Amino acid sequence: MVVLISILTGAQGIIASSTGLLLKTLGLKVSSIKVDPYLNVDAGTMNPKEHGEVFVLSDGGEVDLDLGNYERYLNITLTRANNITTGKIYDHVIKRERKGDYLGKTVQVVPHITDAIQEWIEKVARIPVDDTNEEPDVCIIELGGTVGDIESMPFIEAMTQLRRRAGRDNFLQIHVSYVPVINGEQKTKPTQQAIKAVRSAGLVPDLIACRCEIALDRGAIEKISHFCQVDFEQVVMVRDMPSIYQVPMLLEQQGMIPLLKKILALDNINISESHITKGRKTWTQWNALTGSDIRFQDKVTIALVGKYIELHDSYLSVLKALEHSAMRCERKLDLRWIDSEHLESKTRETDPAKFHKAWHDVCTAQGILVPGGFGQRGTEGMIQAAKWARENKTPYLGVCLGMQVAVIEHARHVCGITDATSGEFNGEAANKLIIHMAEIDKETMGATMRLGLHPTRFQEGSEWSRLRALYAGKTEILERHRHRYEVNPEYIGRLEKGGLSFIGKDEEGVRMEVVEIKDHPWFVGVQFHPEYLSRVLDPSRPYLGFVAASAGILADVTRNYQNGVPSGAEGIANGIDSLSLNGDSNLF
Ligand SMILES: *[C@@H]1O[C@H](CO)[C@@H](O)[C@H](O)[C@H]1NC(C)=O
Ligand SMILES: *[C@@H]1O[C@H](CO)[C@@H](O)[C@H](O)[C@H]1NC(C)=O
Ligand SMILES: CC(=O)N[C@H]1CO[C@H](CO)[C@@H](O)[C@@H]1O
Repeated sequence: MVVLISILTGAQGIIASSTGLLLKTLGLKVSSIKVDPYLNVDAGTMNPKEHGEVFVLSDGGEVDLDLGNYERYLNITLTRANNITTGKIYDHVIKRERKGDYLGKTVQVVPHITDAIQEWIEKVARIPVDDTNEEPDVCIIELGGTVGDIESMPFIEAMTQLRRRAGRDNFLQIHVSYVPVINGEQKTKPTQQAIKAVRSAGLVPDLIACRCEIALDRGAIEKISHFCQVDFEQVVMVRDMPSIYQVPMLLEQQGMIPLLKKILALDNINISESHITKGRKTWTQWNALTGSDIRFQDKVTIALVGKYIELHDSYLSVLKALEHSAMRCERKLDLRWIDSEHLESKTRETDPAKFHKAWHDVCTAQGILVPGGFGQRGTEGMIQAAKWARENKTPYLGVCLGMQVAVIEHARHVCGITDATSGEFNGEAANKLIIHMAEIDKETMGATMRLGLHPTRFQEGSEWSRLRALYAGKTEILERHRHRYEVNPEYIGRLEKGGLSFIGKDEEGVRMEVVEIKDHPWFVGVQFHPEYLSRVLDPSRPYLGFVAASAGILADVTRNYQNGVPSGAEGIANGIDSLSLNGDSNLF
């Protein structure tokens, strides 16, 4: 039996993934499911400006961005089955009804939808998620939305039934609630009301996690415990931390591990010695890496030049990959969000202040990043940013669209193809350096997008590559993709003559995956999205190299990575190793 932990939360799943991490450090195999009470069947069609980024899994599933948190914290690989939406469940039940599976009976939300939810969860919780290929011991089910929403009701009902079915030691309910401070007073009323609502729906919380800006005082915890009818120890306080990566430590310090062990009778689970050792090692690494955050004196300033910058969640995985890398490099990440349109000459006319501010931010940054995106808007600004980075030897990382604009920039300003552009921006253009995938490979004609994990081979003669050095001697790497346009192979010869080397291609040598400039501290473009595979304890290499180069410590980091991933406690740059080793993790 997989132990189920259901977490009701309105906010991002930091508490849920932190809880998962604590269980993982005990040697348990932990999986997770995200349940979203909206009717969309597919996250891929949702607007990034409204919902934040679409997260892409190895199997090509386009899922809710919260699944990314679990992959990053728990170092696991989830599948598209791990995201459940109301739309998907209804779709499933309606299809069964059409097939006659219900023998003409009336099909209702209770029990048919609620049963389908439970079956789905029980099935998905058993899918192996790590390299042991074994069934997980624990599955965390994160329920989005708010209690009281009409949309969430079938899920709450399903959880209530699931709890009964799983039995006492096999189900834990955590309720995450926000405790605001109003006029200097911590208000517990909203929490009390929310708990009342879930209780009346039949879902009794075992733990109440209170999110708050400052530490809850004893009185507030007592009040919650009293009015919500739980023990004092069942109220966990999750105050804002200097870094979200310190939330696991905060939970551990409040005795969360013994509490989880007691409620879920975890001592009855047979954990192998090797998993226990691995779990302990993960905890040591985690603390060494994240505990020292506030002591980082040096900053690394990165300009993110994108088009959806109003909502930072649109680039959540990019931001996380930068954070992981900055922690590894023992630098404070100073990220500047720059709207690429502000870099364009038309903005100079309409809003000179914005134009000059944006250029000031780009020119004074230590590194320039152009992430993925779709459509033409703002791309001229990105091309200008890539040009600046190339000419001024500022470290550059171009991801997906960011690689494509670097290719166009090179064609225009180095190879003299002054009208170079992308088929995505202008289908009629004479010099389309970037073309629709289908123009190369007729077989993908039907598919609108190349998604998920695909191999990239480093090409012969690319041994000098700075990126390749970080992959520690590998000749083939696997990264996740999400694109429909790619570099036009007809121009490769001219571009390479101009100094832009295509050092990584797909297994057929048809698709261009990685470009790099040799005569530059770090100028790398990748067609894939390396951010999707970045892990807290194992940062994505293209991001790590980029941040390290921006911070001026690429050589040190590369030396450290020559034999694979150094563990968090093994330190990074020479000279600062001892700092993080001797630091105590109980700073907070
Ligand atoms: C993460 O998981 C992979 C296998 O999926 C494993 O090879 C790697 O060592 C793990 N990384 C860490 C830091 O535990
Ligand atoms: C625990 O697992 C090990 C190896 O998987 C096995 O040898 C042992 O008998 C198990 N112990 C219990 C109590 O199930
Ligand atoms: C909303 C969402 O991300 N849906 C995906 C979840 O998984 C199914 C398959 O089980 C995909 O088809 C959806 O794209």
